[in-house]
Amino acid sequence: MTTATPVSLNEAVLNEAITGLTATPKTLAPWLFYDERGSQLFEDITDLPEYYLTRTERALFRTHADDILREFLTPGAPSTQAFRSPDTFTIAELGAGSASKTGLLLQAATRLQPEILYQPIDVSASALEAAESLAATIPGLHVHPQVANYVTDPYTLSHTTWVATRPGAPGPDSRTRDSQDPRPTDTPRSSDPTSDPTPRARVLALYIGSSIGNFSPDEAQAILRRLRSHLQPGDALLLGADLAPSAHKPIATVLSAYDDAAGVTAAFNLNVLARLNRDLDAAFSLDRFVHRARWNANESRIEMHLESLIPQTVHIAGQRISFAQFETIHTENSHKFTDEALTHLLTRSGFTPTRTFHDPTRSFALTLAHTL
Ligand code: AVJ
Repeated sequence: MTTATPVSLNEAVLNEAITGLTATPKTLAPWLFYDERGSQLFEDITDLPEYYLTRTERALFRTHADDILREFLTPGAPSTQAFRSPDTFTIAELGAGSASKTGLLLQAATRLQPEILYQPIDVSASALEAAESLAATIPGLHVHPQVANYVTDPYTLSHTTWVATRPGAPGPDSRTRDSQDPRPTDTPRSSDPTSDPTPRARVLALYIGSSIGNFSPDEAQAILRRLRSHLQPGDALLLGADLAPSAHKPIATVLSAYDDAAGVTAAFNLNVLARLNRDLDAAFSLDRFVHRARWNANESRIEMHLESLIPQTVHIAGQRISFAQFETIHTENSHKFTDEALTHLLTRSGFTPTRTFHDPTRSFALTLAHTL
């Protein structure tokens, strides 16, 4: 597995902490949540009764996995009973996490193509271990994880999959290369059919779980444009997004998903301070901060903050960070989208939305968007 060295990761944590905590207002980027403990707490959140997002998206995968793959492979074609894939394909995923929902799609994919390459990318090495373990339960699945922050780090998407090749032919292993691979990349590969008998595979890139909601509209566009630059004609994006409150979806329902009765989201939010204590030897007292979740109607987003209960000063790496009473650290935005906002975002990022799958209450959307 490709692993960021602990030194460079710690540097990124330090850099983010100092930049965010010396800014006005104070902020910390949401990727800091996902150390080993935070990734576990997020998994716990996805099981909460209030947190409808994961369960709704999983139901969409359960109901529509075959439709999603058919629409990816033959956009606009009528559904036929005996569908056969016209091309080989591979599935990649930004921010894969533990990939429990993706398993439903991968399962369906191996019914169309017996051997398939899955390329999960995540900032959390521990989460990727769970993604890797899908190979143990899905025969024919081959997992190539990459530890990378898909916003700030380079990442690669391979246009090869795991097809049966003649005995002795090099497996896809020799062609799926990661960014840390020191071997030269200028060797011609696809031009020589004897050295590369594998047909080019189409990429279905997943960006699900409403992770896109963590970013401002401009950042979201930058992430999707960069993903688009890795894709080629015939590839597609499947974007999962939580939808804005509506007649069928009260604001209170959305808010309680970020302020659950058991306090798991509060623990998740506070863990970012615990992480700074662990990684940077900071000295935050967790009982001097409290979790806050609020709905920002103007920006159509849930905001999470950590509010200082008292005036206090905390030391991090030789820096003094002072808090007024009630001052907050803004730790997360979770944008909620209208269908129009999603179409607009995808279009200006270079994608053409082809079909959207909604749950019955229109709480959540899975949108398939092609590269033309
Ligand atoms: C992983 C970004 C989709 O915004 O709902 C859950 C993270 N934060 N509870 C979300 C989160 C608080 C989650 N995303």
